[in-house]
Parts: sequence; structure tokens; C-alpha cells
Amino acid sequence: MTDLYSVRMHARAKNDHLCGAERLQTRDGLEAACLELVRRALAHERGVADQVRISIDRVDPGTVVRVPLPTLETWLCDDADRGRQLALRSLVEAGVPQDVASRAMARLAAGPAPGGGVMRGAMLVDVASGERFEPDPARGVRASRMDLDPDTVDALGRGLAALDLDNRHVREALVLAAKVLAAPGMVAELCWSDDPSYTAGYVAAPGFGYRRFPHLKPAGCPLGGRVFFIDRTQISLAALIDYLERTPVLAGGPVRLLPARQPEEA
Ligand code: PML
Ligand code: MG
Repeated sequence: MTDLYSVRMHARAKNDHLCGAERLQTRDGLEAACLELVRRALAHERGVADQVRISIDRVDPGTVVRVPLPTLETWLCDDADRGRQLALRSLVEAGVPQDVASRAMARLAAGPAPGGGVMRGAMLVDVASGERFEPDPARGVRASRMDLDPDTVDALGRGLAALDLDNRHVREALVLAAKVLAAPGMVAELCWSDDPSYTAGYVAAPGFGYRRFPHLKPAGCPLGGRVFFIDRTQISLAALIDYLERTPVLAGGPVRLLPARQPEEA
């Protein structure tokens, strides 16, 4: 495989997280990737960036791990209350106890950082106790150094376009969920966007893949983020965090996208 570079962007506004994104690019794609990420940071709907950092690290091709993209399905809902009910049901189906799932969801809704704001990374929640295990609770644990396998870009673009879902939120979240689901001891992931105009979110789990909901928060709300639900008995926390933050991952393989549907009544 040709050399790859990890490109990471992080922008802050008034000392708070504004936005971030990551890519794994060949040398040829590096400059375009940086330009796109800088433009994104400078025109972000969450606010005006005071600081934009771009990090570029060469990746040893022998260390790249390949993971499958999860199956994507949309469960339709009319508003955030219904979406959160369905997300809670999905977390319980994935193996997260109801009280742990509801508490984590309430924390995400209130703003997961200590002062109630958003975080750069995710909450790491143990499914047995509901306890949080991020080493830095103001930052969280950020899944990083991943991208779509170049061989899968066209097929995924065509499939998402057919469902009217070919936007960067879906593409990037699907890749991130692919990396997260391949982590040892991962029970489920919950996410909704912190971008005020983007109301959709998802629950991902090894048993059913990437289940998205068009509304997990009301439009205009700037609070969102991610929760990784883990089974601590199965893992070394340090190894898990190292995998999520540092192991380079390409997500690809067959593209499995199901049509949107109304969920059955519980
Ligand atoms: C984000 O881009 O902030 C997260 C978006 C999660 C939902 C993406 C989707 O529509 O499936
Ligand atoms: Mg965002």
C-alpha cells in the first residue's frame, strides 16, 4: 500500500470545542484535504474559530487496520422525543441497561463537559456501573485516524445518494462507527450532532449496525456528542483508548444500506 498520512483538524472558539475532523490520505490528496478542513473550520455554523490546528502524521502502511462498514438503516420519527425513545430502545436491545442508557442520554442532552458544554471526544461509559472513564472529562475520548477505504468511496456515494443521504455527516459518522464497533468490549455507540441545524443521530451496535434517527434533538440546539458504552470486564482501558485515538483504520467492504422505515411498536 502507498504511504498514508493522518490529517486531523481541531478548531476552538473562546476556548471551547468548535469542530474537528479526520482523514487518512495519500500524499496526492493531502493538500486538498487540509484545504477542505480549514475551510470547514472557518465557516462553521457553531461560531467563529479563534484557533484552527491541523496535524499531519505519516502512517506506517503496515499498521493500518481494515474494518467493515456497518449496515445503515433509518428509523423514521417525527420529533426528538420520539427519536430519543427509539434510541433508548435500541441501546437496550444492544445490551445497555435501561437506567445506564437513560442517564448517559440525559448527560449528553445537558452537555457532557463538566461545565455543561460540548466535548471534543466521547463519553466512555461502563455498561455495568454507568461510571464514566475518560481520562480527561472535559475532552472525552476522540475516535481518530480513520477514513473510508478509497475502493469503497464511489459505491458508498452512489448508495447514499439513492437514499438522499450523501452528506458529510453521514459519511463521516458511518466511518467513525465502523472503527468504534470494531473496538474490543464495545457494546454500543450513541451520537447526535452538536451542529445546531443537524438534528439526526444514531445508535450503532455490533448486532444491528448503524441505526439512524432523523431527529435526536430539536433544531437550533448546539448540544450533542457521543457516548461509547463499554464492557470494562473485557478490556484494558488503556488499550481501548489507544485503539480509538491512535490506530489508523480504513473502513470499507460491501456497502449495505437499507431503505428508511417506520419502526414496529415496542
Ligand atoms: C455529526 O456530524 O456531528 C454527527 C452526525 C451524526 C448523524 C449522521 C447521520 O445523519 O446519520
Ligand atoms: Mg459538529
